[in-house]
Amino acid sequence: MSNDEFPTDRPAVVTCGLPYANGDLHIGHLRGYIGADAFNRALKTLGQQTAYVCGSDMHGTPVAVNAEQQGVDPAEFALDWHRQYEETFPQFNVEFDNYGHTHDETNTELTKEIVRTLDEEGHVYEKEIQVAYDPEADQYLPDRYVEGTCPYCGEKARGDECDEGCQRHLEPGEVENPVSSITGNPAEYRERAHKFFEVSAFEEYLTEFLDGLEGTSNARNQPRQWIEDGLQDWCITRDMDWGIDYPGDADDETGSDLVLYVWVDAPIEYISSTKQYTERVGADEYDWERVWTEEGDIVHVIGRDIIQHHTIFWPAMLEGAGYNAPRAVAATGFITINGKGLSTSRNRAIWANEYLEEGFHPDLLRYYLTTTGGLQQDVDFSWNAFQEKVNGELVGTVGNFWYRSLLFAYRNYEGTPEEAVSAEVRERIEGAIGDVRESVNEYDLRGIGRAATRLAQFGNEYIQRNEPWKLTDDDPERAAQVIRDCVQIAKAVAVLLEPITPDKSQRLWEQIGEDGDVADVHLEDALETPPRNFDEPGELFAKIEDDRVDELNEKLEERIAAATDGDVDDGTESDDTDADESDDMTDSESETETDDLEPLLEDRISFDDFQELDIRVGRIEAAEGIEGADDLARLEVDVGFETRQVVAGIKQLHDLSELPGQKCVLLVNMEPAELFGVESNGMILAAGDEADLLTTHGDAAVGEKVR
Ligand code: B3M
Ligand code: ZN
Repeated sequence: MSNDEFPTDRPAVVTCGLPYANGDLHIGHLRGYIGADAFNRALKTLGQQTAYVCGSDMHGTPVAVNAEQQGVDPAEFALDWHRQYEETFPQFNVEFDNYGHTHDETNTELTKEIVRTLDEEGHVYEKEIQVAYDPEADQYLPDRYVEGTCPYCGEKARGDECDEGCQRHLEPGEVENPVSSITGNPAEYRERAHKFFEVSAFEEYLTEFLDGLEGTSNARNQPRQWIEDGLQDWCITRDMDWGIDYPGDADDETGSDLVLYVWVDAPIEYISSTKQYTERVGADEYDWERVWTEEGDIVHVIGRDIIQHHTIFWPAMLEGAGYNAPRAVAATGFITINGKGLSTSRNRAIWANEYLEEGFHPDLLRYYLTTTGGLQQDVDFSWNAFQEKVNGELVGTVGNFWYRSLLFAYRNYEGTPEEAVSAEVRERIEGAIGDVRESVNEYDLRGIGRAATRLAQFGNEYIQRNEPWKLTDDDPERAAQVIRDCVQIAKAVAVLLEPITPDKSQRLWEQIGEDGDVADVHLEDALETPPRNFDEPGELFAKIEDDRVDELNEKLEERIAAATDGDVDDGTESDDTDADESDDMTDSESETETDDLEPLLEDRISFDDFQELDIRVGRIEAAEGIEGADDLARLEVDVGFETRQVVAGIKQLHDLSELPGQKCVLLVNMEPAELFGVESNGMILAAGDEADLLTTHGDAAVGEKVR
């Protein structure tokens, strides 16, 4: 696939990982759906033909187990949730062009067709395997019906995924020390014939595919390691009733009582949902076949725990069945709440309905999530940080500029003065448009937000610097020019921010007297002259007061305390950072395996000793690998007073190109050392085997001392 820039002359499709239809939506879900929605809207502003599709994931043990616990039929259970999701997404201005579900006819038929094709093409074979079985419950134990230890990293794992550790997909029989999650009994193994998809045969194809893959660095880099470790074939059937039947012949010994593994039919819903969209609007308007089988730009937004499914299994399936490969996979990071892992069972979450019931406008959360986390970065949510962002950026910068400039324009000119836009302002807007264009092509939502808020910031400075209120009498022409420019900037900010704050942008659009939907205009329209007249504007953003935040914090704390039976939520337990664990079967979060941790030191040091450590907040300016050293990277770190060269053993553990710009914490009075001929003048602080880099989460300035 040639990766020419967006907008391309091919149709694009943007998808987001399907929510399991098994529980309430929370902020961990929303950041993905909002992010993908914003990206899709941004593509449209570039003039790209695109569709945003998704659907509910109805099958598999995540649904079956929860339905069983409630004693209801999985089909009804999943449909109930599906309907709720259909209602909830639009309330966050997440506008799918089609939202289907995996159990509908389109997907059932297409899944069978694709599996048949894979079979006919010789990519599927049958093999006898050992399958976990619970004799007391008298049933097989696929996937989440069994729990044990991950054979790769030793963390607690489910039957098909190492959800608390290395995030790998696990094949049936791989999980160690398997225990039935129905009865708690150790599982037995029984021999069964199952169907396998020959993923290993796609090694060369996948390596090449990854070379051309766009998206976030985690999704492009992690799979290489899995390929290097050797690809295993993939068991695509399960001993269950709930799911899509394996499309074998009736007399096929295995085909008759096996269903497809949920991860086969789930991504196929991306295609089915696109197909349903075409069925609704007609192929002239949007042609699903062209996108999926001829030429199209397929962009998947997913959680980072399902990278393997989207960069290994799925592209192999698409290739094997004759479909197009994804152009990009963007994998979102984790969500924490007040610095601790989101936990649905501890009720440490911000629920979609709760947010709406509190009366906050959806665009505020959209702005917070996209400009904090983009499509890749981890996001910490706290009501305080939310307040700070809303009050600082939306109220203080954007809203303030919009309101003051439009009010001035209305009062003095009843709308847009007739002057032409100045060259300075035109150039500034063109620059911002260029930044958005570039950000979209880099899958960088934060860049889009930044371009828009910086333009508003410029508008504020422009108005301040030119003081039009002093000019109206002395130099009316100049005053009119300044205000004319400001109305143009206000319009441009609305256009640029539309992907992130669609509703607020629409309201600004209407306030300046524009017709139609701002969602339908292209970036360049930001430079078109606004209507001559408009009415008195209103303020579009309101400040969130401190006592409101106190109240919200209290509510959250009380809820967490209630969910943990009054345990104090002091963070001493391990916090899972699962971005999407509403599908959690047992509600048992991992406790830290203290056996794996270094014991706490007995010897105490004095406060004076501690004072001798000069630990500072730094900002990484550059990072590159050191030639000849497997693990070492050379970093340049701004420590406030100067830039330090530091050598750190993180080459394999981080994508070095992602580090510049990131804050870190480092010991600056470490003795200098020379490693591989490079002098190191400080020590970056990191924790754990993966060198999780320490940082600060508030507004501590670079150079600030850590005490
Ligand atoms: N239903 C949810 C998850 O594992 C799962 C996604 C399917 S995407 C094709 O995040
Ligand atoms: Zn693992």
